[in-house]
Amino acid sequence: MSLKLSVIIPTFNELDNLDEIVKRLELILNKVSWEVIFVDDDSPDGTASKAKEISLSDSRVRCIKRIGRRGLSSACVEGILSSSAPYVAVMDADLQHDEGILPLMLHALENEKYELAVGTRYMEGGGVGDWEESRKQTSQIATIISQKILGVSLSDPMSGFFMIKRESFDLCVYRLSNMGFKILLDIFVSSPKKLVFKEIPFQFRQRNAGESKLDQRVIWDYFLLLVDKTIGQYIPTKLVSFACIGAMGVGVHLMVLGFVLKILQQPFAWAQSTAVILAMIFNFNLNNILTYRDQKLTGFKFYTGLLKFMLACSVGALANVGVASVIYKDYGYWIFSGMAGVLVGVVWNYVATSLIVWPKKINK
Ligand SMILES: Nc1nc2c(ncn2[C@@H]2O[C@H](COP(=O)(O)OP(=O)(O)OP(=O)(O)O)[C@@H](O)[C@H]2O)c(=O)[nH]1
Ligand SMILES: [Mg+2]
Repeated sequence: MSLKLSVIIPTFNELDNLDEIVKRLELILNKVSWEVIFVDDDSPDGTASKAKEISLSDSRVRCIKRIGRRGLSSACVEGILSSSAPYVAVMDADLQHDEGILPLMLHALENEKYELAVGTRYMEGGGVGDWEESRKQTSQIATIISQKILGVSLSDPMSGFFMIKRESFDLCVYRLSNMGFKILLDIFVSSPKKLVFKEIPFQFRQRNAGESKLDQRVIWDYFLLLVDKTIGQYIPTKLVSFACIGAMGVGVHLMVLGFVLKILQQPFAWAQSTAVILAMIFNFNLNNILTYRDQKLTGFKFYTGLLKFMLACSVGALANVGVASVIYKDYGYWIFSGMAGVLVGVVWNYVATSLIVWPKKINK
């Protein structure tokens, strides 16, 4: 029987879920030829070793271990690219996705001429279980934004549970943003032709073992995915992230300035210097966590990075003032001059810090 289905499972610290998920796949996929590919980002709990151990006695189980990398979407893409089955499914390791609908998904793609089958939580028969109200709302808002801004017609574009025909995936792979958590949305929007899809409801279950990796950064990643899918062809997404954090830094600067000046009653130069330093630390931190999440500096490198960041941004500030002054002298429009200075400063800071603070490493 030739291989029909590859199930791609991204993992990070999912050691205690592997045996159970393989067992469940075996039970539910007993009529087809299948394989499962765990794509693990070098989990500290040894998930990859466990997956490889299972694969020694079960050749349907494979594992890709990625070193120095993080990211759910990119893990899924690499898993899909490593397989050759005509149908590929993506699902989580923690048993929240009901494997019971995999045969229905396969049937839809094989026999009903659909190209994509999506497990949806927002249809009659589906549900999100006992999520907290805040998570429900965040998910709903993200869904509405995707539907309105990106024109996505899926009822649950945030779902991470789907099956797609390989030929359909191959058509969109070069256009994928490969960022963050939302791989289905990325695939759907990147497809050069509208994918013919079927939605199949399922109940999102409680996580089995292990801890959630869902945190506030996922929201920022989602925002960047939206940016990439709308204006990404004109402006680098990381620059947008850097500039937005810079704008927040201005807020921090003004708050500190006001506090030191008015509440602590310190001289202006002292207040302004404190504000500059704290705003830079704030900006460095947020960029390290959000913009350069994949190259995050920790330990000693965090402090040397901060120092380099401050030096680079000081040069940026000089460039900002220099350019603004020249334009103001020549043309006299203060808003225009100020904005031009800010633009030059932001671009300089972005380029300089991306080269000296968070350089792309070839070998990690
Ligand atoms: N390879 C890889 N897998 C990841 C990464 N982050 C999350 N995952 C996996 O992606 C799947 C979804 O992550 P979860 O933490 O379960 O996210 P969630 O289901 O939205 O959130 P919970 O409901 O809290 O579980 C799980 O199988 C994770 O192990 C990552 O950076 N790299
Ligand atoms: Mg989960």
